[in-house]
Amino acid sequence: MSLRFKAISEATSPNPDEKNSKRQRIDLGNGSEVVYIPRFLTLDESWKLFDYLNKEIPWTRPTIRVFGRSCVQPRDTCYVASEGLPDLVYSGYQPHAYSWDDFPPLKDMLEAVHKALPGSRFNSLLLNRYKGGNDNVGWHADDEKLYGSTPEIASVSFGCEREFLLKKKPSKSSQERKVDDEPARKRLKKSSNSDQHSFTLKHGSLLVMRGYTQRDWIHSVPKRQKAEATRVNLTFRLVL
Ligand SMILES: O=C(O)CCC(=O)C(=O)O
Repeated sequence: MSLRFKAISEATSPNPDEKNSKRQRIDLGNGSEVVYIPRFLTLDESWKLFDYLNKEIPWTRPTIRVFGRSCVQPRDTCYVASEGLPDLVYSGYQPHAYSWDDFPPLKDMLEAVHKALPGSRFNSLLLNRYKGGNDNVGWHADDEKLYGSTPEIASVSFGCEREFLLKKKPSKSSQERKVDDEPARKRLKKSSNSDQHSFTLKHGSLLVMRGYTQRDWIHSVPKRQKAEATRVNLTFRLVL
């Protein structure tokens, strides 16, 4: 199967005004930012890739360790990486690294993401499949050492729309703020305005986290009872 994507490219879009007008850039402050492109891929391309991924990827649902306890990861997963990279280990689990050559459409996808994000360089891909509203990923940051201090992570979504939440990590200075004499009303406003963000990740969308987002923020895809259909998500990363 070969898919040649007509994905939106920052540098080469034939109609940048129309296509990039939907590109949203959210400055999270202190050198962290998110870029969201709701229609990165066309609907047709997105459904073709969804079907391919749903059927052809060797999905597994591993046992992981969270807060010292073993549990079955609440979503399916698979990992693809270039040869010779250090192993990825998260929550006590080391996924097998498949080759890009095993999945040619993922190589095309990698190329499309590189084109859309000039200067980006990704060499690994973590795939997730959520088979209904109970499947989820809890609050975490992708702050493993092998990604370095300011990783860029590009996330492409297919199928059922799900909410993606970002929340600022409690920092020493924000703990201090709680005990100072700032009025409670003002604190609440600050928190609800800028310390949390929510995105509904659409079929064929691209969301990018950059800068210090993994150091200063955590993210999650929470359970949603009404999200009955399957969702597949690809997160492209650079292992240093
Ligand atoms: O499914 C998503 O949108 C997020 C996946 C995620 O957080 C991760 O793979 O670390």
